[in-house]
Amino acid sequence: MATNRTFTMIKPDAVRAGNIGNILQMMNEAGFKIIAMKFTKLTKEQASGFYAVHKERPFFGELVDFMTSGPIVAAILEKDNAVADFRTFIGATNPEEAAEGTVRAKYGSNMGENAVHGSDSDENAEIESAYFFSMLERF
Ligand code: 3AN
Repeated sequence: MATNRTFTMIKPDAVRAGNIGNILQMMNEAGFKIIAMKFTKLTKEQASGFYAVHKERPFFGELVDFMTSGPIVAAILEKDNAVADFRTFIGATNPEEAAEGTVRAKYGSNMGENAVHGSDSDENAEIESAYFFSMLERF
């Protein structure tokens, strides 16, 4: 069953490029409501834990280095069918393949530096949200 919440991060490349405001505005205009939000910088340990599912992949070290290279914005978003709709909204992992008008097409550079994260399932949305926010921090 689709739930109405997903988890996102605005990644270090997009923060560095000054695109926090633009991306939040796109989310807002697409109907995603912010339930919790945090500006923070991941430690290597936190990034490795968050991406533990990819730890055997060849790009894991690069991914952890990149995700700890600067601050990020973490948020929980609410909308009907949030997980699937947000994946459509951000576009394909590779910005070159991302549909026109999506966040990654506009602001992503490559497979690693692709501007935003979006949960890929309801189960992961809850696990990832819990990684950053306690119940008391959610509205
Ligand atoms: P998505 O974020 O679209 O769900 P995943 O789950 O396949 O994509 O990958 C998680 C993250 O790992 C991606 N957002 C991307 O930053 C990074 N990544 C995936 N594939 C590569 C790759 N070939 N080279 C570098 N980084 C990658």
